[in-house]
Amino acid sequence: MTNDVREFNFDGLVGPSHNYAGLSFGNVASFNNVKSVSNPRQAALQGLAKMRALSERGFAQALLPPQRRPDFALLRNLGFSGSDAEVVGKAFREAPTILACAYSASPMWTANAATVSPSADTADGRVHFTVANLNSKLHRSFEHRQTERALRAIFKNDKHFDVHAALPSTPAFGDEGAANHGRLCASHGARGVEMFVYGRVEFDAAAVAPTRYPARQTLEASQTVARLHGLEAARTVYLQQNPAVIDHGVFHNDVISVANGNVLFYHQHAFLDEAAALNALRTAMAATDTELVPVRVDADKVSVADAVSSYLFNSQLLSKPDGKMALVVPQECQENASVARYLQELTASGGPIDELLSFDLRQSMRNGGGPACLRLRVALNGDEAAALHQGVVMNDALYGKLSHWVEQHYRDRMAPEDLADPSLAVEINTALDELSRLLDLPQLYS
Ligand code: SUG
Repeated sequence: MTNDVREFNFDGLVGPSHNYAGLSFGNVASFNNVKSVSNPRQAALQGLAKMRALSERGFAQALLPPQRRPDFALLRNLGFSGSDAEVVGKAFREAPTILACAYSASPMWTANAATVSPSADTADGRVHFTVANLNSKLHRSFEHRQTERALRAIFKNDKHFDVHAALPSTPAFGDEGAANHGRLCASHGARGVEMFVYGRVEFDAAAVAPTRYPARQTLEASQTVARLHGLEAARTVYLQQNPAVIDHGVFHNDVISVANGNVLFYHQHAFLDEAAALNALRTAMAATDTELVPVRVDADKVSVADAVSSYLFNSQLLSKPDGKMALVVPQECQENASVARYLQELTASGGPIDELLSFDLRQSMRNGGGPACLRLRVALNGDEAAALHQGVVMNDALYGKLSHWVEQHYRDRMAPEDLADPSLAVEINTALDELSRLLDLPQLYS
């Protein structure tokens, strides 16, 4: 069964505590917008609008729910005690950054939720998920507990799915999930080549690494994920990200390249050794009788700085029924003169990408999260799609219910000091309890 395989995009539904806390050193947008006022309601509605538009276009669309915030287990582990309101009050007075971490809505960026290998690629013919440990940032390091619970609830069928817990939370296994992973194939249902992009190597002191900003993904983590998923060595490629671009704010590979089908859309400076990277991909793809179609963006057309500020490569590259591809970009791409010019040339070039879909995702973008960060790709055949929890699959009815729910429960203004308000945690609890009923996922937060 290959021809009925569709790629589902599981977008993160933005949580009610969306705020700008400047928690991600190395992520330029997060740092630049620290302590500005956010609008959680608008953030969630912007995300939902993208989901609805893509689902209306016929792309398979689903969502992953937000997580319970603040994470009281984290706060209590770190020594804040008393009632919930006392915990929040003490944390705000003594360590406001820790409170911001406990409140972060960062699970919205579901490209970092897990790495996913479709059944066509794995030894046991099941879809494998490895939950990302996200251990390089405190505010993301505890997401994996609720992520694992959500994935187990949504993909609850041992015959088709295998969800692996996060790797050990230690620097050797820094794992940021699908943001550093891509797949090249003839079609979503065919056997593919899985491409893992890492930023540093823990057990090789001679390996190069960035010097200014942290590399979040290690080779050791990528190799472990491939092992857990039962991937074939000949169709698995490990590429080192260019440390120089990490030092320019490319904190995940999906900020500088994106793969879909047989196309690799990438910036000239994405990889440490471009020629070797293309060779390795071509050799592996030969094992699947597929030819790589590289779409290279030269630095003299789009600089790394413009790629980072516009998020050109943090786009979704989607296969259309006519065999061509659409590029889903944030509207910041149209606002950058050189990127807009490049995109016009690209879609007129007669190449594989012939359409642009542009979205206002400003609320997420201000924290360094574009269209590709907001979604986790899961290619599923018909049986697998039927086995997935249907309550999270986007359609008009769900869109209607969720936008109403957001309008009812989300604030339209969140400043750093609002996190001290003890009623915020209560508000979020109420909202999420209702959401789990709405999605028919009672075990989600219990
Ligand atoms: O991990 N931003 C996220 C953005 C994640 C983007 N994901 C991908 N590229 N796939 C991060 O840096 C900022 C939160 C804050 O500062 O409040 C943040 O976590």
